[in-house]
Amino acid sequence: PLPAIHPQPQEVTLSTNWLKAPHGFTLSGIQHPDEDAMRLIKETLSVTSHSEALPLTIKQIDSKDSELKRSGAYQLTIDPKGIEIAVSDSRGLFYAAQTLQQLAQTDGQGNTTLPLGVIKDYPDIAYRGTVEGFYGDPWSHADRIEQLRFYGKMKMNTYIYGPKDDPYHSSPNWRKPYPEKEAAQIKDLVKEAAANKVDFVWAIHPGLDIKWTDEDRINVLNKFGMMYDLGVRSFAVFFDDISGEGAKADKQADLLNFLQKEFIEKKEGVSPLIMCPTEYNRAWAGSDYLDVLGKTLDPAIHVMWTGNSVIHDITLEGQEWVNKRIQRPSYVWWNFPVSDYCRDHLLMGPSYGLDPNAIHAMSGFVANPMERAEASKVALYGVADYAWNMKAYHPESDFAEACRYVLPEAPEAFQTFCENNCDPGPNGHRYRRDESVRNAGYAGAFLLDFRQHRYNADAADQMNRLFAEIAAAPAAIETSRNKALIDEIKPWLMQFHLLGKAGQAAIRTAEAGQGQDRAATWQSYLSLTSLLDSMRTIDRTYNQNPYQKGVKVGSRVLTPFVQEIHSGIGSNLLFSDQSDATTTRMSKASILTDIEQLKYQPLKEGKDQIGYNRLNEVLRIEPGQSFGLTWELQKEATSFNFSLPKSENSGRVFEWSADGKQWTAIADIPADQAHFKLEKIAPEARYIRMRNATDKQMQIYLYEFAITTKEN
Ligand code: LTM
Repeated sequence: PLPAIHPQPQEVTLSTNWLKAPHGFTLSGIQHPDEDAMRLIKETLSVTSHSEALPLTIKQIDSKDSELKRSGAYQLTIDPKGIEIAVSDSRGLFYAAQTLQQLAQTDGQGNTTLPLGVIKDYPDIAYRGTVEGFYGDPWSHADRIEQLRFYGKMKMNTYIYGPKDDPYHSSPNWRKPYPEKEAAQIKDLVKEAAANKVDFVWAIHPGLDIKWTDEDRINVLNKFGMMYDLGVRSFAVFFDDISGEGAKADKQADLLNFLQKEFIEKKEGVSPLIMCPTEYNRAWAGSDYLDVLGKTLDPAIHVMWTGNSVIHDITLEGQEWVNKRIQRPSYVWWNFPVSDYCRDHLLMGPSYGLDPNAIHAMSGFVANPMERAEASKVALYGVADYAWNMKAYHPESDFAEACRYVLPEAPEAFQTFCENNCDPGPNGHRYRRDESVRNAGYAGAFLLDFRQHRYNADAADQMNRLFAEIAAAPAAIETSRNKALIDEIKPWLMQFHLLGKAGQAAIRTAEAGQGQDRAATWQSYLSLTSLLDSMRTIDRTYNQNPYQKGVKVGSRVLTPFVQEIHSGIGSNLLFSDQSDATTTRMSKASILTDIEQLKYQPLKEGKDQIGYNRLNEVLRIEPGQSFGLTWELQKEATSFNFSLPKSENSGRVFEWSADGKQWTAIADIPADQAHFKLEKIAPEARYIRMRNATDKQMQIYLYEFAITTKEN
């Protein structure tokens, strides 16, 4: 089969005939071709002076096509008489060499063969790559070196260095030189970037404490000079996430125009300046800020843009909107797969949500990745493919290939892991990603029946198979030689394994719950409970950052699936079989109800509080039905409060119990109160509930129903 090439070339005609060159190739054409490209070519082909060797000709592209004049463009012709590579520049030769490497196959005799054909190739977007622009631990030196190599392979040519938590990039030290060790590392990165035909762009973030004085403009200029001396030739100024004085458009434009004149245009070999505005997305663009930039900023300066909000898909319409205001095509800063706002999640899903028609509406496209560099490669693979050839980009198939590329030792297991770790969970940006797409339908179908006390055997089969794959995936993934990746995702692998086990236990429990054997149901219910407890332990032990602590997996579909079965069966068991409830304690607090409408409500749990989540709809309680809470044996309730506004209060009874069998009315609660806090509860109480003691349906609002506990 013909090999797949990534990023996908613009025009490919390959035949199924192959070129063999048993005596290798003799180099001819331009003098002193790029050394890095030649190193790659020599890794792929044998370059010799043998008299029967075929020619390998490297020449300058001679074409009227403007696309073929772009940096990185090349035309590769492989015919029975030899190979010809026509290039626009040394980056083009380097990319042709990358393509050759992907094309080369080894035949039965161990010879390298290449498919005959022509590849004409160039990038859609001039600047493609990443912006290390997240909050949190900056990438390590080793991470960055590896990223630059990866970018070279994926034909990405831009790495913008701007980690928020580097004090020499931002406040307080942006005016100061880097300490010796960090300076040496930057020098190193610049070299590695050059070897991979990547522009190392160093960004400064001075806006938190900049003064609009001559002194500070010289401070920025001097810092650029220091970075120039370390080898940096590409620069950016970030004004994101600031307010007050630093956020003024006219002052920012003054400084940038000054840098343009005094630095970018004067220094040898420097690329165009890039700036990130303060109003960097449409949701925040409420003033004339962008228009001021558009009018006053030197047209050579690139302006970054994250889309319609901080974290958003990139649309042609959104691009056109901003481009009009800033009077130039914006330079996209895509906030994906960055996870600094959802640090308990990994964003391992496909890079979708990118408009294939936006080629002319952007000058650059860089993605802000996760703090976890290796794990970010899955999404970045898609970013590289999109920015090189938008029309050919298909997120789903690309994603499968990304999984294979990142973890060739166990691509299917890795894809299972990735496709169930996509969504950031509820977050302030209200940015959500599809997750578990292949199985969400079965999960939904199963739950729909489960809620009606039916067991959907077909959906159960599918889910069981999936959970078995999930349980097995981490061991397969850990065979990878990429130890850095495994280290980054280890807690999530542990959690994923448990999710697989818990999912299988959930299906068993649901199946047992269908039958008459209560002991069997209890048994699988308790083993599910203990798996969920283990998951909670992982969540409370690993990745304890102060922002979003813990380790969440499958949080959009699969974890809620398991939790719903657990709490549904738990309620049934505890309700209809009180004798079991006394002997077998749940190891966790839970809601306790026989009201269908409430059974699947997640428990709201705080440090020392448990309660119901507020219900927006009217709650209907049939005669004799009740809702309540139960909590751990080792905990004592210190107070109980409820808010049941506009409720029909007559006929309700509040009761407590130590064992779930004997219930005692709580006399101290006034019959007519909608809101109430009870400060004293019998120390032996482990259950509390409200019951409809009338013979009519009762309708109430459930805003709050909670207890505070303390450890015994
Ligand atoms: O997005 C921009 C321009 N700035 C910051 C980033 O540093 C941060 O990583 C992302 C995602 O949280 N949001 C920002 O506001």
